[in-house]
Parts: sequence; C-alpha cells; structure tokens
Amino acid sequence: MNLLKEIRQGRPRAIAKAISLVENNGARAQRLMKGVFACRREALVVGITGAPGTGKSTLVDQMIGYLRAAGKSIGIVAVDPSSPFSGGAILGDRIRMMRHSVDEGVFIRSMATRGHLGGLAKATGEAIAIYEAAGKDYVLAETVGVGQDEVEVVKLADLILVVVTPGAGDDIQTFKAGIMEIADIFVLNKADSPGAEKTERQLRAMLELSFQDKGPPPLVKTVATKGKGVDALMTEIGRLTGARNRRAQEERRKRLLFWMLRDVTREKIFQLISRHVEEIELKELVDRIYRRETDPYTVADELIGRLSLKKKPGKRG
Ligand SMILES: Nc1nc2c(ncn2[C@@H]2O[C@H](COP(=O)(O)OP(=O)(O)O)[C@@H](O)[C@H]2O)c(=O)[nH]1
Ligand SMILES: [Mg+2]
Repeated sequence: MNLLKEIRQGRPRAIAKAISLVENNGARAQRLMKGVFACRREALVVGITGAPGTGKSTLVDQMIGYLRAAGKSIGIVAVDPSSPFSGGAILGDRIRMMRHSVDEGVFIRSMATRGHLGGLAKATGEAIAIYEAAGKDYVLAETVGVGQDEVEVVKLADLILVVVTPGAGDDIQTFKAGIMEIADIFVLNKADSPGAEKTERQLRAMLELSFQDKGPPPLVKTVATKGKGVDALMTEIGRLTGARNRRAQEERRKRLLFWMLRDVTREKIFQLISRHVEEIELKELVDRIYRRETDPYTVADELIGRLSLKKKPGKRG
C-alpha cells in the first residue's frame, strides 16, 4: 500500500518508515513530504526542554498518561545530543515511557543530534509534520536544552516548557543565555526535593525582572515521579493554547513555515549548484578561500551567477 495512505491511517510502521526517510533526506523523502503537507492536519506541538536529569522524560510520561486518559493520540520525539552517552540517554527515555510503548495511540521516536543530512531541526520539523498527517492530536518534543541545535528544535513547538529543578537557582545565569526567553511555561520539577521553595522564590524574582514588559510566564511546580502538578500543568497548557491565543499560534506557525521555506530553498539551490559544479572544483574553491585569495561571499555570488547563465543559454549580459 501507498506509504502516505498508511501514514494517514496512523499506522506505526508507516510513521517509523517515513521518519527514517526524512532523516536520510533523499528524493523520496521530498516526494513524501509534499503529500504530508497536503494532509492539512494539525497537532498541538509542545516542546519540553531543560538540562539533563531534570525529569523531562518522566514528565513527558505523565503528560502522555494525562492525554491518553482524555482520549488524545500522541507522537513523541526525543532529541538527544549524540555524545558517547546518547545511546544511554535515549534508552533511559524509552524505559521511562515504556508503559506506553504498546499503546497504539502513542508513538515514540528518538533522534540523535548529529548524523542528519540537512539538519536536525529540519528532520524534527518533518517528523512533526508526519505525526500531524497521521492525525496525532499532540506532539511532545523532548530536547536537552544545551546546544544551538536543541534551541532550534524546541522553537518548532507551538508551546515551550522549560524544566528546572531545585538548586537550579545557583546557576540561574546559565538560563539567562538562550533558553530562558523562549519559555512559555516554567516547570519547577522535583518540587519534593530540598530547596524547592528557595528556588521557586529565586526563579520568580528572576522572571519578574527579565519579563518586565510582557509579564513573566507561568511557573508550575511538579513532582513528575508522582504525577503531582501534572493536572495544573496541562490546564496551563490548555489556557495558553486556547481560542484567545489562536492568533499568536498562527503567527508562530507562519514564522516556522518561513524558516522551512528558507531552508528548503537554500538546500535546493545548493543541490543545483552541486549538479553544475564538479566536486573537485568546489574543493579548489574552498582551498582558494582558505588561502584568502577569495572569500565565501564572492564565490557564492559567482556560483549563483553560473546557475542563471545555465538557465538562459545564449542570453548573456
Ligand atoms: N525526586 C524526584 N525525582 C524525579 C522527579 N522527576 C524525575 N525524577 C528522577 O530524576 C531522574 C531523571 O529523570 P529523567 O526523566 O530521565 O530526566 P531527563 O534527563 O530530563 O529526561 C530519574 O531518576 C527520575 O526518576 C521528581 O519530581 N522528583
Ligand atoms: Mg530524557
């Protein structure tokens, strides 16, 4: 049967196959993605980020439980940096969500940071689109909030949760750089640990300061291991994504589509160039740039110029 049709029916094997295809970024993936896009289905995409060990996977597991009880279907992408430990981390995520692995309404997929031709954010964005085409109501994207790659990934979400834990107050400076300003909801997980109240106070003070203009994002306390605070978190998610905020969501989606268009166009232009320019010449050009005889800007102009010449043979200048 046709792969797209099987995806639309929500068949797990078809979803798995489709995600592998986009990870490998071949011509078949492109054809498939055109069909996926035409499906016009949308999920609510929630990004969950935070340092390793803050309890993201445990929280995701609880969110799955909550959403399944409400009859919702869910796709999960767990993005892990491909350090020597990633195998272990991904395995850990899998184990923490294991109780859902036999549930047809839940699909879990891990993606490693490196080894993606065309970029991790692109592959993850495509995986999300595949889940949407498969009719998932929610997509939960767990990512470690460290590198630039992960920040790009979490920006694909309609709503972003930043998970912190007690004691995090000590390195609050690290949040300031990068991840903090993209949070829609702060989750203070491990609220059962010592120092939770102190961290809460510090966090609230910091948020008040940093979000003076638009007001601080909500802070929800959870104990993921016991499912405490999960109702409150889900209520907050519902509130922020409700009808009143529909416009903001639309704007965000459009911004993403613009990025996607930019990435796809960029990639296609480079593919075109690669078709017209021998690899050996590209290597020589890089050598010349290395020797500072020329620069990437000049070379790019030159290469693009050649493309337009190829298009209109005979019509020079
Ligand atoms: N005490 C306590 N431990 C938790 C809580 N949530 C998660 N943990 C533990 O923290 C560890 C890391 O959790 P995990 O979900 O893998 O974190 P991740 O790396 O952010 O995905 C595990 O041993 C969890 O059992 C919590 O609310 N309280
Ligand atoms: Mg995890």
